[in-house]
Amino acid sequence: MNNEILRIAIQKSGRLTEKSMQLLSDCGIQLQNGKRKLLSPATNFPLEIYFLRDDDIPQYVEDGVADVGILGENVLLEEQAQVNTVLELGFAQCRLSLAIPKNEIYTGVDYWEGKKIATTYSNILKKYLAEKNIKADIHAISGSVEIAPSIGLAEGVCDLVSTGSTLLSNGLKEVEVILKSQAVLVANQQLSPQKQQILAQLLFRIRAKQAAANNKYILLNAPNDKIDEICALLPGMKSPSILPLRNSNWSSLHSVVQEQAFWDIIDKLKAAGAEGILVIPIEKMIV
Ligand code: PRT
Ligand code: ZN
Repeated sequence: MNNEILRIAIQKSGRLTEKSMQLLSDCGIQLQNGKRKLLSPATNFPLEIYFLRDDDIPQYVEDGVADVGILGENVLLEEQAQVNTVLELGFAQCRLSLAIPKNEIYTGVDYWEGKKIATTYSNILKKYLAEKNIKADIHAISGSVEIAPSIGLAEGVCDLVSTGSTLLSNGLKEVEVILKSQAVLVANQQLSPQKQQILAQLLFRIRAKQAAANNKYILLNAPNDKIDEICALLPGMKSPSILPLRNSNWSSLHSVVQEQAFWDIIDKLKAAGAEGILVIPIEKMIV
């Protein structure tokens, strides 16, 4: 049977939704329903999209109601679901941290012995405290964790942080990072061979997009006697392309550089005599 469809669960409405949809769109996947219903079939790929609350995604994937899902590692660890993490997606980066009122003096992890901590991440916090051999009172609440100390509900909090401005505006300071998190693609542990094949196709497309996002195409003109020196600075996909220019003392070099490295490389290229440097985004990259 070759008409299997991969069912992917993504967050219905929240911080992961737009990036998850963008990821599928970058993979060339188009949805049938313009409007977001509970379920949207893709028109040009064997995929169906379920829109769910992020907390429900681990269980749906574990049970096989959905085959794969996109969610934050923080939710995955908190829900303790038996699923495979297939790929880190690099968005929705945040950390799960412990924080205390800013005027308190933090003495290290022992500070938490006997303290009351408010959190929506009881399981992760329980495990962390057990590893550190600390006995604290975990107060599980379902939202607005950051106000707990000011209303006398707890002495500290364990919550997600990205910019830190929520902690700051609630008079709190971050004192321990328990977990670093990002969005991940997870899969059911018993996918059929057909579904595994569809997942492999999807992963191929996501990786091509990730590789492209991490790299830039670079073109430059170089005096012929500097080509070796300039090539040594360009760790391209295999070897840079070199094309003759009308001025026979000069050539045009084309290569690929990593996004992170390129400012550093460009300074060195200029110093080595490169001119007319163009850096161009890459749409997809198959490595
Ligand atoms: O309705 P549903 O249950 O689906 O959504 P939700 O409200 O539970 O989740 P949502 O949309 O808020 O977050 C989804 C996921 O985004 C989280 O599980 C994380 O993996 C990731 N993420 C990344 C964040 C943040 N950054 C983040 N900053 N999730 C929440 N926050 C909150 C945090 O709880 C705190 O209130 O933002 C505040 C802190 O932000 P800063 O920038 O002030 O530090
Ligand atoms: Zn949620």
